[in-house]
Amino acid sequence: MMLPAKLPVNAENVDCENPDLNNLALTVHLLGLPVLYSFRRCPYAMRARLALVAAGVKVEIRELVLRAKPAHMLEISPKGTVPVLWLQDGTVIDESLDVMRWAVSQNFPSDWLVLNDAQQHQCDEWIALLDGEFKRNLDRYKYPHRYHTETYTCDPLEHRAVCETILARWNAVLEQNGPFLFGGKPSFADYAILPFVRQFRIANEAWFDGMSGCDALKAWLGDFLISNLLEQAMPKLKPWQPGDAPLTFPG
Ligand SMILES: N[C@@H](CCC(=O)N[C@@H](CS)C(=O)NCC(=O)O)C(=O)O
Repeated sequence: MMLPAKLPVNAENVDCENPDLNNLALTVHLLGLPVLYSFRRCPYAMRARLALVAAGVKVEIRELVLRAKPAHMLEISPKGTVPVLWLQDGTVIDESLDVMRWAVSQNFPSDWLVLNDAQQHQCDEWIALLDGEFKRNLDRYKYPHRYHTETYTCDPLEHRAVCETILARWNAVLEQNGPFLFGGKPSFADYAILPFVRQFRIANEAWFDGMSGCDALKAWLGDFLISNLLEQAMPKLKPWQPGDAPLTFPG
């Protein structure tokens, strides 16, 4: 959701005579860049960072841990999920797909495919499937204990099987179109989806790598895992604290 600007603040219009470093770090864009609240392992934050790297758009990054979210992030986005992008005019973009859209609207990545209407429609459908049914089952596969109740035992393998069926669909597309979902060039769809397929593999790498009948999908993921793009999108950072020196992303 894009929220309207509250109070535009930047380094220029703050009284720096007597700066309280903590407040300054919270309320201004110290580098004059948008601020991205991010969590390295989160696939939603990952897709946002991938789009920022691909578009060559620089931001100030604030890494966090989910159990200790910065007060400022919660103030600008009370729903408390990452990623959150805070623009210089105060606009808050706190949905990962919107951060991706914003990044590519700043500078469309030269190697990405521009989707035509039919492809855009297909892309939206795949992402809805991914963010809905796939993610729901992925969570239950990875963390079944979170879903047990007194009367219900969550069976991770049941949920893995649902994910596998969805992955088989993308495998069929990749077999036909490959190496990317829409052919020779990557697109918004690939980078919106890949972080979640990566997460699915991480739940049991040996099983995933031995899974039969998904060679095109495995090749697609494999290329992504060794890509410069992913490496640039995955810096290892200490959790940010007010007063820390600001960090630029991509570094
Ligand atoms: N629809 C949101 C979902 C983001 C989301 O759920 N992120 C997770 C981390 S992967 C989160 O921040 N969860 C909050 C928490 O666990 O406290 C988006 O696309 O940005």
